[in-house]
Amino acid sequence: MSKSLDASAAQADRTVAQVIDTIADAASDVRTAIATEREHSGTVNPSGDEQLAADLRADELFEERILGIDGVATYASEEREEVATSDGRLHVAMDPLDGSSNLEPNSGMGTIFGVYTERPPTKGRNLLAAGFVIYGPVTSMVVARDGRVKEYVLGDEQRLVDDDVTVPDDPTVFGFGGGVDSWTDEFQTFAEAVRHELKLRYGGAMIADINQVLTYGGIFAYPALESRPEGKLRLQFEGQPMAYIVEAAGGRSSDGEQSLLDLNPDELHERTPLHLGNASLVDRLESEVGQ
Ligand code: AHM
Ligand code: MG
Repeated sequence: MSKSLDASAAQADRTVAQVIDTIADAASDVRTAIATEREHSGTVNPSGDEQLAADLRADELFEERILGIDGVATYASEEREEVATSDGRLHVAMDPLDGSSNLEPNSGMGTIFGVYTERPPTKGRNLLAAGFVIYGPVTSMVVARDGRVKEYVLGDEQRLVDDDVTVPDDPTVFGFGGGVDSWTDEFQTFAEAVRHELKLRYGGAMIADINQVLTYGGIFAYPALESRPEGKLRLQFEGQPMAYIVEAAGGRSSDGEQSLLDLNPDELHERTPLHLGNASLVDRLESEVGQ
């Protein structure tokens, strides 16, 4: 590697580290927003979902802090139409508050982020790092970087609790979004078989459901629906970062045909059918269900 390439790789590395630290630091303020900004804002996001005040607060907070990092060129989020810009070389895409409809019943919620080398919309193969925070009984953070996944508990200081998160070989849990009647016939048949093999865990927040898969092994899906073949979840902000994490942990991701990291989005807010988990289960899903 030439000296200048070396220097720019080292700079990118520092920027990634700062993005991760900034998100970890912001987590306590997001927790406060979850506790205090519970009302509907009366607005909808670009996907047409109603926004809560906490969604907007988390988005503003991350925009300000992420764009304040030297080396970050753009901030894109599920909660805003346009990409916000600054000077720099790396691009951050986020779902500031994933699962915010869980605010009312006080269930799990999280923050998802991906750091891309190209401005979104772009391929998941352009991710340099990705991670998520869970605002659960404790605030935890899972980060995938350099082919390795680590888990931290956040608080006054970050505590590393697992320095090599891997999807367990023997799958135990499953969680599928969308109602049974909204699934395709092929997915219904697949789900019926899986139901007899694994234990149901579905909480309504993808980050928490996927963290169960990382912990116990299994499969999470928000599949193509009869009335909505593109599924519900967004590729850039949810699908690609979570696929990057699960694949780095030894699992697989798929839209039904190929890895979510190989899809090439045309639109920033594009949706995708999403299936993530143990490779054996995702392989089976691809052959029995497809897209
Ligand atoms: P959000 O990002 O607007 O909160 O929506 C995404 C969430 C996922 O976390 C979760 O898997 C899914 O939507 C839940 O949808 P449903 O309410 O249909 O089960
Ligand atoms: Mg979300």
